[in-house]
Amino acid sequence: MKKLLTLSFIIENNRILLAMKKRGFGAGRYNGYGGKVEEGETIEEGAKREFREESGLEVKRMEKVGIHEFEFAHDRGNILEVHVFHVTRYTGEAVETEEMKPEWFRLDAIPFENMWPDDVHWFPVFLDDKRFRTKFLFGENDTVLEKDIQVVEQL
Ligand code: 8OG
Repeated sequence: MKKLLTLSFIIENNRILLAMKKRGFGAGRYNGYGGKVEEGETIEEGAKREFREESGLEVKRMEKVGIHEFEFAHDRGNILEVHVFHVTRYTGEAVETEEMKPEWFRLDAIPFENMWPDDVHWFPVFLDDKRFRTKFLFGENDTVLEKDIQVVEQL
């Protein structure tokens, strides 16, 4: 079984917009904006909707940069397929919402210790503007048990 999710980031002036997730899956961690793709919407539509709902920003242009497959050892066979987008045009300013508290970070000061443990492995490829496909297997406390990171020409 596969579940489709999105994850989107703004990068500009050597800074990245992350947000502290205040509740739900991944609470207590900084992340980009995203969530589950709903029935009847495309992945891009889902990414834009989540961005709007969680940040208050309106995405005007975005590009898909990667696809992750996340699996948990205690739940083998259930794959989270996360489509990652780089937002290159938007309007508005990020506001705090019930779910997320936004914060800009310099690219050389990304708070990996307060992010998903896989992020430190694939962010260098992402920040290098490469396209990527990854697979991660997580164990207890979301430790990374297995990882596979491929740079690809096309997604
Ligand atoms: O709808 P919900 O808030 O539960 O969606 C989860 C969000 O978290 C979605 O944007 C995808 C993202 N996400 C995972 N796993 C990981 C991960 O390992 N690293 C990062 N950076 N984001 C993740 O579901």
